[in-house]
Amino acid sequence: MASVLSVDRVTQEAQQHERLTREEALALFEASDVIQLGRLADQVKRTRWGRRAHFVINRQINPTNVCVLSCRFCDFATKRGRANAYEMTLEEVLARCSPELREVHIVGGLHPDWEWDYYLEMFRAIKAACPQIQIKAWTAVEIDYFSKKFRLPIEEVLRQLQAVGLSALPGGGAEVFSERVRKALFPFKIGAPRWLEIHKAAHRLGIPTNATLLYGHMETHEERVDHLLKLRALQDETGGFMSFIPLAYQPGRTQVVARQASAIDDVKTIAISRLVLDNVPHIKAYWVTMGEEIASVALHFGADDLDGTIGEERIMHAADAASPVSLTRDRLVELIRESGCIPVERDALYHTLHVYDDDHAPCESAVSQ
Ligand code: V47
Repeated sequence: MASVLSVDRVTQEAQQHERLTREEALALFEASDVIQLGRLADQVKRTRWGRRAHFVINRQINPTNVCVLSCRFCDFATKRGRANAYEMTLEEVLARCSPELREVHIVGGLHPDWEWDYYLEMFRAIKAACPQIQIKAWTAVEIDYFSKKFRLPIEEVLRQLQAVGLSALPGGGAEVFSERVRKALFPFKIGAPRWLEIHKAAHRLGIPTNATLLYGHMETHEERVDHLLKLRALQDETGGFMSFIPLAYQPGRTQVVARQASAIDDVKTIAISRLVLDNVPHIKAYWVTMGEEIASVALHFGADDLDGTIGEERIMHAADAASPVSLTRDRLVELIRESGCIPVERDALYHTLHVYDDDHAPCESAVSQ
């Protein structure tokens, strides 16, 4: 009963355009009325985006899985010399770029030996071969690593990457902004202050970024809410975040917990993200971690974006994600239409490229009828 009242109270506050407090956001995580929560998040999403749902023709490229770190939750990273270790040449990276792509999403391990020039040359070569591709690359963890390894200030790392074609930073490496969890799962990785400082620097240089939350492992609801509030505060200052992406932890072989977050937890996390992050335009339902079907349902719980075709996903699939490694444009259009939304093909910076507004299914939301 108390949880239903909480959703009711939040509904009233939202109608009066008041911002959710920490306590209210927390009450929503404890709430059992997921349909009412979804309806509220869906209303907020529709105010911004109507029935539109975005996707991009993109490709993920993970140039190496060799990494100096060994985070407890990560099945992707490995050490040089191990059977699964790989390092892509420039030609191998270029072979993954093709004319139909609008975005490449490049992240990888923190390689012990690659030179700074290799990273710059990679972007130059991609832009020369496929000028239409926008490069969304390197998490704040990688930017921090480059800064320390190549003795360059953060701004200089970003400026040099921007000069050779960087369009945006992806949202990875944020994990969950909790010192308790960091010490337990990724003690040698940067924490919240540095991650936020790097995104702030990118925003200052006019480089938009995304943000993620890794959930469904050992974090508490309080820690999830604090994570969202830190992002909301930085977004108030800079306005530089484009998209927020909750990433459900895939247990793989690391088995921090035995079972992946439930479908209910997935859609609640999407909905609460939409409600708390009232200043972040896009909430992404990442089909790779959620699965295609739950991601399309999440379009009724506040999400307005499904990411993209992906091409070849390695990080979550190293942890045995059950989703396919890629989707076609047709499949994304179909998933969005099935959910009653209008597919909108976008670029990496959320400029609209094509609206598939012909022949769409009836528009009413499953949870707002
Ligand atoms: O930072 C690693 C996460 C992230 C696991 O910006 C895992 O558009 C779940 O950030 N289970 C990298 N998650 C991926 C990422 C991302 C993905 C999609 C879109 C965008 C974007 C960014 O993957 C890492 C880490 O938090 N991760 N291992 C795992 N077993």
